[in-house]
Amino acid sequence: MIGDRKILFSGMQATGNLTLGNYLGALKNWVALSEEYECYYAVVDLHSITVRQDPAELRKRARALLTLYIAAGIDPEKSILYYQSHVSGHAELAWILNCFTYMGELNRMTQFKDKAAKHQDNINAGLFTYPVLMAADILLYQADVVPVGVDQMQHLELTRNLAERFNAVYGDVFTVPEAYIGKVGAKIMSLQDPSKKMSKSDENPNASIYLMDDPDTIRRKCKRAVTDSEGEIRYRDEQPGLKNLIDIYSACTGKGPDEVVNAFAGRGYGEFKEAVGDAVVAVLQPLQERFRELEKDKAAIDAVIRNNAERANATAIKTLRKVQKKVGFPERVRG
Ligand code: ATP
Ligand code: LTN
Repeated sequence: MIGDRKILFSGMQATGNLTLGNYLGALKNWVALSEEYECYYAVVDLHSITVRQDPAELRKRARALLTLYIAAGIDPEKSILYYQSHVSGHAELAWILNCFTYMGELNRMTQFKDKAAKHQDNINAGLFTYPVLMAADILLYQADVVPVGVDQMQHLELTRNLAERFNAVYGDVFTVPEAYIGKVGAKIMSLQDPSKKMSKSDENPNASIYLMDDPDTIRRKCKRAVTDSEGEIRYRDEQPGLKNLIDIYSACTGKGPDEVVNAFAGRGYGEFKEAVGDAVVAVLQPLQERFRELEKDKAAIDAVIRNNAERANATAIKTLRKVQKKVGFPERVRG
């Protein structure tokens, strides 16, 4: 807690181009939550190198992601937006927590299994201990809540277990965080295969709407979205492609699914898809304009990066020093 505000931590990786799924399922909620909580939003670049990255590309994407946080409406004066690699406490706490994590716990992580299968030529130790670094991110700031997608729940459960395990030995050191799963836009599905989630690493560019897609591309992708042959606009699991489009339309316009179904009753899929395209463009176009404006002012972004890293570090160091003392590291002698 800071004053009467609870602390929130979340992070996103700067790998790949962000999709509408990332925006509706994460970023949009972050903006709303930043009104209520004391928020730390990191660009988790330490996590990114668990998979091989092109250095120049990673640097570029990381900056673009941080700029996008601001373009989406997060105020860098109120919330703390920073690069994970600029606060060394993340890596230092992760090491300590590694020594409290069992191999068996990490062996069970489904994301590790998936990523190991995908990158068989590089199953590195960082990929294996990825969830411990994530726990360090969260515990370093004594976060009360962590907005994550359902795919990250297993990592959050580990974080809670590690906090409780550590507290059981050393007293009340860490706040045990709660997950926050948003309802609206919780899971946006692929436009080409509605049984899969929309994902920035999808090989088919028509499966995802990217945040930087131009209006024509957005409309074309919506038009081509896979639906069904029933021909009637209804919101149900048997019509997963259409259901996903209704979810997207709902999340973009703020109208509930029932309201959308009523408004489009008796109309064709083509007409509805056009409306979905328009609704997405109406959300993304202003976001893109703000992004381009912000990007131009390099000095302002640099100042945000510098100031926010300092603010994050000031909190992180407090937790880190406490933990170092608890585990028995010698105190630093000053002067
Ligand atoms: P990758 O394809 O590289 O696994 P991703 O697009 O699945 O990436 P993540 O980096 O894993 O995205 O997630 C960033 C955030 O966006 C997380 O909070 C995640 O829950 C959310 N998110 C990702 N995809 C979707 C989606 N299709 N619908 C809703 N939220 C999503
Ligand atoms: N693993 C997360 C990103 C992430 C994160 C975090 C999310 C890293 N550290 C701490 C919440 C809190 C992902 O891939 N979406």
